[in-house]
Amino acid sequence: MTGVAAASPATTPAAAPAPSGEPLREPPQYTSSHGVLRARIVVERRKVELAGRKVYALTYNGFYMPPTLRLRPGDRMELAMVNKVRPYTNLHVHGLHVSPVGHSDNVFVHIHPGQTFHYRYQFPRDLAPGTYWYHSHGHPYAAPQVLGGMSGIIIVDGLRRHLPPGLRTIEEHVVALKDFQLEDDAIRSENIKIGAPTNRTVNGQIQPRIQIRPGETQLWRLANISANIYYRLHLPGQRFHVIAQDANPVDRVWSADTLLIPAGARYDVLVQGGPSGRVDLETLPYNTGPGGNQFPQVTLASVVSGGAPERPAQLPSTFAPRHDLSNARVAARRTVVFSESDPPSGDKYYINGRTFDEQRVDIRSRLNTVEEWTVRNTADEQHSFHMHTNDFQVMSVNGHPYKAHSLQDTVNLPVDGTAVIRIRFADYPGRTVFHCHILNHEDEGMMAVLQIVR
Ligand SMILES: [Cu+2]
Repeated sequence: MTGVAAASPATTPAAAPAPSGEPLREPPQYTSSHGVLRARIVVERRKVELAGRKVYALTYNGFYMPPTLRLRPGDRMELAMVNKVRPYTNLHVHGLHVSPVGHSDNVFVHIHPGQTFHYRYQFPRDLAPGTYWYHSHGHPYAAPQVLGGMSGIIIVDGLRRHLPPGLRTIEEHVVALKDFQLEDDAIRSENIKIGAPTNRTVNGQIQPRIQIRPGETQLWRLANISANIYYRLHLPGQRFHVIAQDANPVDRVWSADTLLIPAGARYDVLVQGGPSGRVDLETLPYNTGPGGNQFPQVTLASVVSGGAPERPAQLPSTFAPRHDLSNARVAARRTVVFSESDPPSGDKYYINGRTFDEQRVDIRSRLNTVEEWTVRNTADEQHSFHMHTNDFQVMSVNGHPYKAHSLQDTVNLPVDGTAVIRIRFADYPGRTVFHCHILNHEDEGMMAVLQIVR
């Protein structure tokens, strides 16, 4: 929590661990077979090896970078979550369009130490392919648990079928962006400060090496699975060619020199190997506003281009079918305000003037309708708006029309600014939530309950 610094021990400054230079390791993988993914996930505080040191982390099955859950549309997933951490936890499958109630993606569940909870998810046949993630949503301990290590990747297969045949077997890498703050021999997991020095990892490694051939095309699954921080990715001399945003395949492939990835967001991108040699994948300095944080430039990985050169493939321009809500009939229009109290009390976070109360329903929406929400941020720092269960289309930002190439499940809210979004509430009635994905803010109340009714 961002609370007052008194009495909390100082965070060990970001040790400058030597870059590992080791090859990037893919996380272990649990894959569905015959339409089912069954796994047991033990949540436990254990020692892991990080940056050449043995430190305590909050782990899934003993890993700091836990297994990737790999599925297909229409699959079922049965997870037995065995909890051994205080005071309780639960699991959120971020971005997945699936029921938010019962034993499915229900963030109101509390799994206490010694308890096992049996999650059962039935995913729809039209589930969008791409990169998702899973993490603790145990309010108000989401930030310490995620920073402690409780976040991993989910991949829904199917993106490749939108690629030209010659690119369907390209090499892919998970590039999971995850950071830790050290305090003695443990990852800090209380009194979290968003701007404290932190150690940025890719798949749990400090500055690993990604190998590519000159001209080779690879698929990188960029995912900000951190608790609180922003990334602004840059690969000198190369561009990121975006084929999915927040696991929504784009209608047209778009390219960028830098990609802003707020907490919770993902991009599936094509990258092509540059001339022989080494460049650094880096996150550039980023400032979230006068009341926010300044995140420094950090080298995340080295990208080594070498071996037999390839002629760079022609990248596709059109990609997946378009989902456009621009002409949808709008059943309701709402205004949702993200705000902060004035200093000096300064660390309370509100949605529509209230902090989170799981007993209260803040908004009721009707199943199978489209709504338009004007999400206004009156604070002097940015917030990362995130909606569970249903993705949305960004219509405008600060009054400027926004040409969305896909739906999203997160959108960055500008300082003293506005994003207008449209959402279709499809398939799943029940209570769900929306919140700021800077988890310190969520923990301090910047979350609200949405009930979708028939
Ligand atoms: Cu926030």
